[in-house]
Amino acid sequence: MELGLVTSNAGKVHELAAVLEPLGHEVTQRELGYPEVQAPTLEAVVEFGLEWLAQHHPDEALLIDDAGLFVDALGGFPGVYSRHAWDTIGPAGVLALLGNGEERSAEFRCVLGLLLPDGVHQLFHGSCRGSITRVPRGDGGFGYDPIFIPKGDERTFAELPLAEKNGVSHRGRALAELVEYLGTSG
Ligand code: ITT
Repeated sequence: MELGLVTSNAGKVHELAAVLEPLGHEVTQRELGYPEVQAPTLEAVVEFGLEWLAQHHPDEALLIDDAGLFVDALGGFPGVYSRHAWDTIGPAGVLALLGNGEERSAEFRCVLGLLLPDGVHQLFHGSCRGSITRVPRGDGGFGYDPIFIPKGDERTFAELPLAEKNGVSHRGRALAELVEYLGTSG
Protein backbone atom coordinates (compact mmCIF):
# COMPACT_ATOMS: atom_id res chain seq x y z
CA MET A 1 0.00 0.00 0.00
CA GLU A 2 1.20 3.55 -0.64
CA LEU A 3 1.19 5.45 2.64
CA GLY A 4 1.71 9.21 2.81
CA LEU A 5 3.37 10.29 6.06
CA VAL A 6 2.16 13.80 6.80
CA THR A 7 5.17 15.40 8.44
CA SER A 8 7.82 18.05 8.09
CA ASN A 9 10.34 15.68 9.68
CA ALA A 10 12.38 13.54 7.26
CA GLY A 11 13.82 11.56 10.19
CA LYS A 12 10.38 10.11 10.87
CA VAL A 13 10.03 9.13 7.21
CA HIS A 14 13.32 7.19 7.34
CA GLU A 15 12.28 5.35 10.48
CA LEU A 16 8.86 4.36 9.12
CA ALA A 17 10.21 3.43 5.69
CA ALA A 18 12.87 1.15 7.23
CA VAL A 19 10.09 -0.97 8.74
CA LEU A 20 7.27 -0.64 6.21
CA GLU A 21 9.10 -0.80 2.87
CA PRO A 22 10.51 -4.33 3.37
CA LEU A 23 6.88 -5.37 3.97
CA GLY A 24 5.83 -3.95 0.59
CA HIS A 25 4.40 -0.59 1.72
CA GLU A 26 5.72 2.52 0.05
CA VAL A 27 6.19 5.49 2.39
CA THR A 28 6.26 9.01 0.96
CA GLN A 29 6.65 12.28 2.82
CA ARG A 30 3.63 14.56 2.44
CA GLU A 31 3.77 18.13 3.69
CA LEU A 32 0.05 18.90 3.69
CA GLY A 33 0.23 21.55 6.41
CA TYR A 34 -2.48 20.08 8.60
CA PRO A 35 -3.21 22.15 11.71
CA GLU A 36 -1.30 20.73 14.68
CA VAL A 37 -3.46 21.83 17.59
CA GLN A 38 -1.99 22.41 21.03
CA ALA A 39 -3.70 19.74 23.10
CA PRO A 40 -3.02 18.02 26.42
CA THR A 41 -2.32 14.60 24.87
CA LEU A 42 -0.57 13.25 21.78
CA GLU A 43 -3.76 11.33 21.01
CA ALA A 44 -5.85 14.51 20.83
CA VAL A 45 -3.35 16.10 18.43
CA VAL A 46 -3.45 13.04 16.16
CA GLU A 47 -7.26 12.68 16.31
CA PHE A 48 -7.70 16.31 15.34
CA GLY A 49 -5.20 15.95 12.49
CA LEU A 50 -6.90 12.82 11.15
CA GLU A 51 -10.27 14.53 11.11
CA TRP A 52 -8.84 17.46 9.18
CA LEU A 53 -7.13 15.13 6.70
CA ALA A 54 -10.32 13.07 6.26
CA GLN A 55 -12.11 16.26 5.19
CA HIS A 56 -9.38 17.64 2.95
CA HIS A 57 -7.71 14.48 1.56
CA PRO A 58 -10.37 11.78 1.77
CA ASP A 59 -9.03 9.56 -1.02
CA GLU A 60 -5.54 8.88 0.28
CA ALA A 61 -3.97 6.49 2.77
CA LEU A 62 -2.24 8.83 5.21
CA LEU A 63 -0.30 8.58 8.44
CA ILE A 64 0.39 11.14 11.16
CA ASP A 65 3.12 10.64 13.77
CA ASP A 66 3.09 12.73 16.93
CA ALA A 67 5.80 12.15 19.50
CA GLY A 68 7.17 13.67 22.67
CA LEU A 69 9.81 13.30 25.36
CA PHE A 70 8.33 13.14 28.87
CA VAL A 71 10.91 13.81 31.60
CA ASP A 72 9.82 12.56 35.03
CA ALA A 73 11.72 15.12 37.14
CA LEU A 74 10.21 17.93 35.05
CA GLY A 75 6.64 16.75 35.61
CA GLY A 76 6.50 15.28 32.10
CA PHE A 77 7.87 18.39 30.37
CA PRO A 78 8.46 18.92 27.46
CA GLY A 79 5.91 16.16 26.59
CA VAL A 80 3.27 17.51 24.22
CA TYR A 81 5.33 20.71 24.02
CA SER A 82 8.43 18.89 22.73
CA ARG A 83 8.38 20.63 19.37
CA HIS A 84 7.99 24.05 20.96
CA ALA A 85 10.75 23.27 23.46
CA TRP A 86 12.96 22.13 20.58
CA ASP A 87 12.39 25.43 18.77
CA THR A 88 13.05 27.51 21.89
CA ILE A 89 15.32 26.03 24.59
CA GLY A 90 16.45 22.95 22.56
CA PRO A 91 18.00 19.81 24.06
CA ALA A 92 20.62 21.97 25.84
CA GLY A 93 17.77 23.76 27.62
CA VAL A 94 16.25 20.46 28.75
CA LEU A 95 19.67 19.40 30.11
CA ALA A 96 19.99 22.75 31.88
CA LEU A 97 16.59 22.32 33.53
CA LEU A 98 17.71 18.95 34.91
CA GLY A 99 21.06 20.32 36.04
CA ASN A 100 23.09 17.74 37.92
CA GLY A 101 19.99 16.07 39.33
CA GLU A 102 20.31 12.33 39.94
CA GLU A 103 16.70 11.64 38.91
CA ARG A 104 16.96 11.52 35.11
CA SER A 105 14.32 9.00 34.07
CA ALA A 106 12.19 9.81 31.05
CA GLU A 107 9.91 8.29 28.47
CA PHE A 108 9.51 8.83 24.76
CA ARG A 109 5.98 8.35 23.47
CA CYS A 110 4.66 8.10 19.94
CA VAL A 111 1.14 8.00 18.58
CA LEU A 112 0.66 7.02 14.95
CA GLY A 113 -2.65 7.83 13.27
CA LEU A 114 -3.76 5.98 10.15
CA LEU A 115 -6.44 7.28 7.81
CA LEU A 116 -7.61 4.98 5.01
CA PRO A 117 -9.56 6.07 1.91
CA ASP A 118 -12.65 4.24 3.24
CA GLY A 119 -12.61 6.66 6.20
CA VAL A 120 -11.19 4.23 8.76
CA HIS A 121 -9.23 6.00 11.51
CA GLN A 122 -6.95 4.03 13.76
CA LEU A 123 -4.41 5.00 16.42
CA PHE A 124 -1.29 3.02 17.40
CA HIS A 125 0.81 3.68 20.51
CA GLY A 126 4.37 3.09 21.56
CA SER A 127 6.55 4.19 24.45
CA CYS A 128 10.15 3.69 25.51
CA ARG A 129 11.50 4.22 29.03
CA GLY A 130 15.02 5.47 29.50
CA SER A 131 17.10 8.26 30.96
CA ILE A 132 18.48 11.66 30.06
CA THR A 133 22.24 12.01 29.59
CA ARG A 134 24.34 14.74 31.19
CA VAL A 135 25.78 15.77 27.81
CA PRO A 136 24.56 15.05 24.25
CA ARG A 137 26.16 12.04 22.54
CA GLY A 138 26.01 10.70 18.97
CA ASP A 139 25.10 12.15 15.62
CA GLY A 140 22.52 9.69 14.28
CA GLY A 141 18.75 10.01 14.45
CA PHE A 142 17.15 13.39 15.03
CA GLY A 143 15.59 15.64 17.63
CA TYR A 144 16.31 14.69 21.23
CA ASP A 145 18.06 11.43 20.27
CA PRO A 146 21.52 12.57 21.53
CA ILE A 147 20.23 13.08 25.09
CA PHE A 148 18.12 9.90 25.52
CA ILE A 149 19.42 6.46 26.56
CA PRO A 150 16.84 3.67 26.24
CA LYS A 151 16.55 1.41 29.28
CA GLY A 152 18.90 -1.58 29.11
CA ASP A 153 21.45 0.18 26.91
CA GLU A 154 24.33 2.56 27.48
CA ARG A 155 24.16 4.22 24.10
CA THR A 156 21.93 7.15 23.24
CA PHE A 157 19.34 6.80 20.47
CA ALA A 158 21.71 8.94 18.38
CA GLU A 159 24.43 6.27 18.81
CA LEU A 160 22.18 3.40 17.68
CA PRO A 161 21.93 2.24 14.08
CA LEU A 162 18.45 2.94 12.69
CA ALA A 163 17.32 -0.69 12.89
CA GLU A 164 18.36 -0.88 16.55
CA LYS A 165 16.54 2.33 17.43
CA ASN A 166 13.43 1.01 15.69
CA GLY A 167 13.80 -2.25 17.62
CA VAL A 168 13.29 -0.55 21.01
CA SER A 169 11.91 2.92 20.36
CA HIS A 170 8.50 4.45 20.99
CA ARG A 171 8.05 4.80 17.21
CA GLY A 172 9.22 1.23 16.55
CA ARG A 173 6.66 -0.07 19.04
CA ALA A 174 3.83 1.97 17.56
CA LEU A 175 4.96 0.75 14.14
CA ALA A 176 4.77 -2.87 15.29
CA GLU A 177 1.10 -2.28 16.19
CA LEU A 178 0.51 -0.65 12.80
CA VAL A 179 2.19 -3.54 10.96
CA GLU A 180 0.01 -6.03 12.80
CA TYR A 181 -3.08 -4.02 11.90
CA LEU A 182 -2.12 -3.74 8.22
CA GLY A 183 -1.46 -7.48 8.17
CA THR A 184 -4.86 -8.36 9.58
CA SER A 185 -6.87 -5.73 7.68
CA GLY A 186 -5.71 -7.14 4.33
P1 ITT B 1 5.84 16.86 12.44
O1 ITT B 1 4.92 17.35 13.52
O2 ITT B 1 5.81 17.70 11.20
O3 ITT B 1 5.64 15.39 12.15
P2 ITT B 1 7.92 17.36 14.41
O4 ITT B 1 9.41 17.21 14.33
O5 ITT B 1 7.37 18.67 14.89
O6 ITT B 1 7.35 16.95 12.98
P3 ITT B 1 6.71 16.05 16.73
O7 ITT B 1 5.81 17.18 17.05
O8 ITT B 1 6.13 14.66 16.75
O9 ITT B 1 7.37 16.19 15.27
O10 ITT B 1 7.98 16.00 17.64
C1 ITT B 1 8.15 16.82 18.77
C2 ITT B 1 9.63 17.01 19.01
O11 ITT B 1 10.17 15.77 19.46
C3 ITT B 1 10.40 17.42 17.77
O12 ITT B 1 11.38 18.37 18.16
C4 ITT B 1 11.05 16.13 17.31
O13 ITT B 1 12.32 16.38 16.70
C5 ITT B 1 11.21 15.37 18.62
N1 ITT B 1 11.11 13.93 18.39
C6 ITT B 1 10.06 13.24 17.88
N2 ITT B 1 10.37 11.95 17.74
C7 ITT B 1 11.64 11.81 18.16
C8 ITT B 1 12.55 10.75 18.23
O14 ITT B 1 12.21 9.53 17.82
N3 ITT B 1 13.77 10.98 18.69
C9 ITT B 1 14.14 12.21 19.12
N4 ITT B 1 13.37 13.29 19.06
C10 ITT B 1 12.13 13.09 18.59
